[in-house]
Amino acid sequence: MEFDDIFLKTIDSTQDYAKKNVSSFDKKKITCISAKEQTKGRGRFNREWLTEKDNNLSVTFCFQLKSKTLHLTSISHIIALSFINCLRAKNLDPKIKWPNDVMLDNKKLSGVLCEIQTKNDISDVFLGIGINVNNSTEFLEKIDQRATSLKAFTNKTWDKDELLEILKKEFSKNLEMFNAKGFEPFHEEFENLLLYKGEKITFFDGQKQYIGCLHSISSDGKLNLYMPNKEMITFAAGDIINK
Ligand code: BTX
Repeated sequence: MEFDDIFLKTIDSTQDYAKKNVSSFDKKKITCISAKEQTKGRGRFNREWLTEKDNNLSVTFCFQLKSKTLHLTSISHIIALSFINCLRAKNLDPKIKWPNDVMLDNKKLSGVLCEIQTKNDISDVFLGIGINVNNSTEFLEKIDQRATSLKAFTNKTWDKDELLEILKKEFSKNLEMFNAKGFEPFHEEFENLLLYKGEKITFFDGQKQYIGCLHSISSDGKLNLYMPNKEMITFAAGDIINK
């Protein structure tokens, strides 16, 4: 799929910009909105996503899929996997904290926010990814969980434009596969990248905490938690909170 690029200097949130302007986007393409500065970045569950002018990649990919696309909501895993493949090409070894945090050295490098608006048989997908690229340790220390940046981890300054270009290529290739076959072709790779597999975790589904063993990922991308009473519970959303 081809891209239309929108480069913004300053915006509250690329996600909100995409939602406000979606009617003007070319539906046959992926619109890629990126901002040098994001003043009100959003995470999942209305959490804050912190960024620094010029040092983060803040991007929303906006495109349409058929509403009945297989495993539609697992499209969020595809952008995380695409970013991971870009990093592996640079000899890094990131992991995934379910659902979509890309982690280096057990610290959060990147997060994904996926919002889907469905009208009849067509869904508008707003797929946001925030990546800490050239952030300093002073910035990272302001975040209320263990976080890192590519610069902090590798001790070198990264070219954000180059990174975005390789991410776009990787994502467009994977989106084609996802469109044809859903999450299944990515399942094994995703599961192999998972942090805490086979370990005891505390999981919060937005209402209740569960303590169990992170058993596996189902073929549609959900998390399977094996409980002490030998019951398997499957979650489509939530957070691992004790690590
Ligand atoms: P999340 O809910 O998984 O993560 C949010 C949590 O991550 C925060 O509560 C905080 O603990 C931590 N956090 C905040 N900022 C950072 C950061 N820079 N690095 C590491 N950890 C952080 C993740 O939500 C979804 C992030 C998507 C961000 C993109 S940027 C482009 C697009 N526009 C927009 O407003 N959001 C998306």
